[in-house]
Amino acid sequence: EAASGETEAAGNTGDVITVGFSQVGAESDWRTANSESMKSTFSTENGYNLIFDDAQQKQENQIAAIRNFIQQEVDYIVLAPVTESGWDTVLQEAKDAEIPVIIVDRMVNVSDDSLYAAWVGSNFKLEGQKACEWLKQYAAAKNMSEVNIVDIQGTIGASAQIGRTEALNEAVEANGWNLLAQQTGEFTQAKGQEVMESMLKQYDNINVVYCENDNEAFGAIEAIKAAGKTVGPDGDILVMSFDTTKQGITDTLSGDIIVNTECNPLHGPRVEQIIKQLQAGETPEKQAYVEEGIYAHGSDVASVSIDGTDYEVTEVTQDVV
Ligand code: GYE
Repeated sequence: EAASGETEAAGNTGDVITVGFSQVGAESDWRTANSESMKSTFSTENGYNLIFDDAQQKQENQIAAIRNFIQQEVDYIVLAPVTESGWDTVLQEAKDAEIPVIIVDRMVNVSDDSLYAAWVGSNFKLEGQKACEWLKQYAAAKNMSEVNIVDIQGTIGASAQIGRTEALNEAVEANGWNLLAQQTGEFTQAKGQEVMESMLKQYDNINVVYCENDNEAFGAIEAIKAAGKTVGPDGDILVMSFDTTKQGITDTLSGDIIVNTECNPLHGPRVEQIIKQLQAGETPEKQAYVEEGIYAHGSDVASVSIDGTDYEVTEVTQDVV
């Protein structure tokens, strides 16, 4: 229910809750699923007026969208931030206008955490740690003498990139892997392919590629095949990925992707829950992590243990697809 006593905004009845959502862009399948989840949750039938803004991966567009939402006097601002830094000023403007801000997916790095009401998203570092622990065990099970790995990073400065890269860097250190190259693929298939092409030209001994999302993995697989090399458990290069999108899981069934760490995009209902709490005058949890799994081709690794917690590795079979 909307706050009682609220005056009717143009085109709104008092019961409709207007939500301005600043979305990163449409760079990946994950993002598409995330946008769909938000749109279907904040639908007219459910009593919402959703103003959806696609920022095309540009922070300046997100800042402009938020200023727009403030001007339109929306009830709530939801922000899926492209990068972590640079939000203090505009979020202060929202606070001054007394519009609650909910952060979703990636995090913001602000000096004053009263600038947002709540955040919900994934533990990206943990995702990376699970993936690396899986590789460590897989390499041991397969007697791999060397791990010569390249990293196709996500958008630099995005929490999903920061956490996944950090976990890899730590695992490289701890396990003595050779990290040959590290470059951003902007979370897109086209850039993932381009980056993999150039890495293959530079290094002929790559045996693992750590793609920081599925779309980069799709591009990398194309590049590897085009270079006359093979992917999969018996191939030249193991492709690791994140997101477990529909296509990502299909590729994990075939082995083109050897391991795929889940990142759940279905945040619509979670954000709605936060808004309902705020409507009721309750204080939502400040930061909430979503629970996620890890999916692999084959059953070589049964589980991974991170900081004393065990995560079962799900073998992708026809049932999972
Ligand atoms: O992994 C990637 C998307 O921030 C979790 O962004 C999200 C990431 C996701 O482009 O596919």
